[in-house]
Formats: sequence, C-alpha cells, structure tokens
Amino acid sequence: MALKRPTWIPVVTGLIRKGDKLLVGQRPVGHSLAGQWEFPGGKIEKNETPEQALARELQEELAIEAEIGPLKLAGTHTYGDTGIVILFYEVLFWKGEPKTVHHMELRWVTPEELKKLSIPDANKKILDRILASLHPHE
Ligand code: DGT
Repeated sequence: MALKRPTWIPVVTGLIRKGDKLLVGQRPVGHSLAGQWEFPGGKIEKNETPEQALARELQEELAIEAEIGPLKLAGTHTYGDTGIVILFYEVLFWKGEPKTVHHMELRWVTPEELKKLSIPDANKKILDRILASLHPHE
C-alpha cells in the first residue's frame, strides 16, 4: 500500500511562566482541536524566523509584547495527512497583561492542573518532557 506522505507545518508555542504556573488558552470554536487547552502560538509564516512568528502570535492572541527565550524542546505529530513540527520556547518576560483576544478562556495552571486538562495529542505525548524542560536545575 502506498503511504500518503504528510505535509509538514512548522508551529511555534510559548511556555509562558509565572512562578510555578504556565499560561494555557482554550482553543476557540471554528478551529481544529476546539475546546482543547493549548500553549499560545501558531504557524510560522513565510519570511519569519520562529522567534518572530511566536512574538507575532503572542501579540495577536494575548496582546502582550513578549521576549522570546530559549528553545526548550521540539515535538512532531501527525493529524491525518497533516504533520506538525512544534517548537516550544520559554517565555519569562513580557509587557502587558495577557488578554483573551483569541481564546475562549485563559488560565494560569500548575503542572498538576495541566495534566488534568484536555490538551492536543501533540503535547500530551510529551507533556512530561515539556514540564521537565522547565526545571531550573536540570
Ligand atoms: P487550524 O489548525 O487550521 O484550525 O488553524 P489555527 O489557526 O487554529 O492553528 P494555529 O495557527 O493555532 O496552528 C497551530 C497548529 O498546531 C494547529 O493545527 C494546532 C496544533 N497544535 C498542537 N499543539 C498546539 C499548542 O500547544 N499550541 C498551538 N498554538 N497549536 C498547537
């Protein structure tokens, strides 16, 4: 059987931290994975670096001016014919207070709370690694 190759889409997300909490947003109705809790971010557009794409997405989705920190880890996932390569950046500093511009709701959650939420499979399968990447002394 000939396998159909997925088209790969690069996605950037922010691990936006305040103390031991992370910011997650509930994906809006009308988008894929509606109702699931995601790390804010989105697809990299043409002529953007990953960091520029993430800064733009955080401005558009949360109305904050973010300083994009280090790349913490990457993951891959396929949804049917589409594959995503997802890059997770740490974000520790920003200007403004995150606003619900794009998501249905925003929440600051502890790792334990995050484990109980419905999150995209792309994130669920590497959640332990995502959380471990945030430990200050590895
Ligand atoms: P779509 O997927 O065609 O409905 O388009 P958008 O605009 O809702 O998708 P966007 O720009 O958020 O693209 C991110 C893609 O990556 C989307 O297919 C969902 C997937 N994804 C998986 N985990 C995450 C995550 O933690 N954050 C974000 N932003 N996207 C994630």
